[in-house]
Amino acid sequence: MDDIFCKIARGDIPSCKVYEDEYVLAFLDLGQVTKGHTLVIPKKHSTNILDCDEEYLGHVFKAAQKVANALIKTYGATGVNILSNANESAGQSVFHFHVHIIPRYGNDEYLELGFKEHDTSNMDLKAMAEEIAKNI
Ligand code: DGP
Repeated sequence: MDDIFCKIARGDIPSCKVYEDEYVLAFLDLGQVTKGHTLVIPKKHSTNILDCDEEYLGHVFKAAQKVANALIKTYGATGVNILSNANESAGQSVFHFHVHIIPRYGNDEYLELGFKEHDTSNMDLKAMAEEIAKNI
């Protein structure tokens, strides 16, 4: 598997690098949903969080924390969304695991993440939790 982020990880395609270590690379997202929007990727290919090995997963999230704190320090972000789309139905467009670090500034209401809560009073949440837990 050799996708665009594999090429960026190897340095074959240029990127605006924010952080790098043996396991991960963090670079600015071309789309800049807000100022400083950064992607963290593992250098070893995985499609998304669902198939990433635990060692790399840990390093990706450690780097995500570093980047998030750096965005707060650098640009005065007051919050941050850390998210990862897995598979096409969830909006994934590049099929190499990546975590979005999207700094928030309190004035970017236009960034609507689209979560809408449902009334769960008629749902058996306890039974659902038990069903899911059986598959972990
Ligand atoms: P997603 O939809 O979650 O798969 O996000 C993919 C992101 O990757 C999207 O926000 C745009 C960004 N992107 C795509 N191609 C490139 C690229 O060549 N360079 C950089 N820096 N970002 C890219």
